[in-house]
Parts: sequence; C-alpha cells; structure tokens
Amino acid sequence: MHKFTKALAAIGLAAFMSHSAMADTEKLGFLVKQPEEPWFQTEWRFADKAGKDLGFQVIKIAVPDGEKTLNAIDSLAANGAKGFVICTPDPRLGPAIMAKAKSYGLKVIAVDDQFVNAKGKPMDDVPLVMMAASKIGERQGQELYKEMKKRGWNVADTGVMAITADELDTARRRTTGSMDALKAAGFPAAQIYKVPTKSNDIPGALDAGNSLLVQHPKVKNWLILGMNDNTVLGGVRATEGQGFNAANVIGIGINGVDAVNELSKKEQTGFYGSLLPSPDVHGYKSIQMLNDWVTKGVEPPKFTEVTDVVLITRDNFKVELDKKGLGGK
Ligand code: FCA
Repeated sequence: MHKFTKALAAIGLAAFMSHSAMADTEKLGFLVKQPEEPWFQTEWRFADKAGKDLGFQVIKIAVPDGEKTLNAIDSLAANGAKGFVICTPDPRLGPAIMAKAKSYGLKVIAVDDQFVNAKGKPMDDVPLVMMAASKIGERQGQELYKEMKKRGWNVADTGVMAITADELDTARRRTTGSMDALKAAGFPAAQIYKVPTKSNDIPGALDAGNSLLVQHPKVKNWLILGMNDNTVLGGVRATEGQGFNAANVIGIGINGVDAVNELSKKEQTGFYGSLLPSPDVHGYKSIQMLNDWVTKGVEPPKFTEVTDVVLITRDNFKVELDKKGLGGK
C-alpha cells in the first residue's frame, strides 16, 4: 500500500512537472508570406527542428497580406510569444510591423525580404537573414549563358526573357545580377527584354511572359530569368503556350526546393534547372538567433548573409537535395 501511494505521488509529480514545463516553454513565431511555396515550408520545417533541438515552441502563421500580418502579431502576443521571425508579404509593412511588435515588447528578425521605411529606404536596424541576392543572380546569368553555348545556339536568334519584380529589393538585385552577368559574358544588351510580373507566382509570371512573347515574334530561342522558381516556371509555361519546346528554351530558377516537381517530370521541359540556396539554414538560424536574443540577451547581427548555392538539374537534384537533408519530401 505504501509503495502504491509512493508510485502515485511520483506519477502526480511527473504530471505536474510536465505541465509546468509546458507552460514555461518559450514560444516564438515564424510568419511567412507564401506558405504554398516549398521554400517557406522548408524554412518552417527547419525552424521546428531548431525548436526541438533547443527547447522552444514555434508558432507558424501564414501572412499573405497586411491585415493577416498585424492580426498574427496580436495573436502571438496573446499566446505569450516573446518574438517572431517574418518574411513579410510587403516590405512597406515594416514600420507597422515594428510598431506593433514594440507595443507588445516582441523581438523581430526579418528573413528573406527586408523591410523598407515610409521613404522606401531599407530598415537596416532590423536584423535580417537573407541569401546573397546579387551573387545568386549573377550565377543564374552565367549558367544560362553556359547552357546556351553548350547547345550551340545562334546568339542573333536568341532573346532573354527577364521577368522582374523590382519593388522587392532582393528580387531586383537577383535579376539585375543575372542580366549583368549575361552582358559581361558577351550577350547583347539589346536582346535582353524586361517585363514586370504583377504577382510573385506562376500565373503572374505567365501573363508577363505572354505579353513579352507577342512583342518579339522573331526570337527563336529563349533564355528565361527571374527572381525565383515560380517566376521562371511562369515564363516557361508562356513559351510552351506559344509553341516553343524544351530544345529552344532554357529557364533557370532560384530556390531549388520549388523546382522539384518540374525537374521530376518524365520529359525535359524548358525549365533546365534551379539554383538551390539554403532554406534549411534560413529557417534554423533565424529562429535560433531569435531564441538566443530572447533567452540570453544575445543581440543578433544586423545582417546575416547565407551564401552557398548549388545548381540543380534533372541529373543531380535528388543527390543534391539529399546532401542537404531536403530530399524525400
Ligand atoms: C523571396 C521570394 C521567395 C524566396 C525568398 C528567399 O521572398 O519571394 O520565393 O526566394 O525570397
């Protein structure tokens, strides 16, 4: 009987401890603008991994617009979170996000897309984790040029479809880097055609691509560049709609994880490959820094640039994704 009571007490204590441990578990938010992109799903996955490894809970919220973003901050505060990592749906929300976060005493780290102030200037005082935008863009241009040469295309018959999103700084830097690299390699500037996309998804880029193609009916071969995989995929879909096939189109995206379905297709398409950065590092590191800030008062650096990049194509994407622990989704 005595033993039994002791055992009960032990169970009771364990139950009590786990309850209080749960109540004490640090909560941190991770807010992303486009949860449908594997890029952001990967960031979330690795933020969760950081939470498991380091002992905090990650509250993941989709924030496709400004209203949802501000509501998300309210709900984080109501849930006792101490801060959040965010890829904002619009950089111009920066001041409103920071004002609301401050009113609750929440710490903020921006990931991927930098906030801008009312004057359109980057808010450098908010810690930022992002990819090396110009460099990855340059790599896109270099790889496009290399593949064009490999195929022995006649440059005079070739055009560049550059789908831009200049209001987003990281996008502008990527596409500018890409066009600069093409010019530096010797591609004629006059054959680089820019078209802005209205939305950063496949339908937006498809429209942009279509409107560009009708203006240049004489071009026989297309190189397609854009700020991410979906933008380039939209451009490739536009060329398909106009009767081009894989032999006459080279598209290279950025993000890698968003290109897996396309690269897995049975037949080669105009989408040749993608530059894979490190969404795993973005997700893990940003929230780890936030946790250190909240729990130990370690201020994160104002700027953390993630640089390593690999070109994935139909031939190597499985191996390369596996190497980073991003395969087998
Ligand atoms: C931007 C793009 C995303 C991804 C990210 C790193 O937010 O919209 O697709 O490339 O930068």
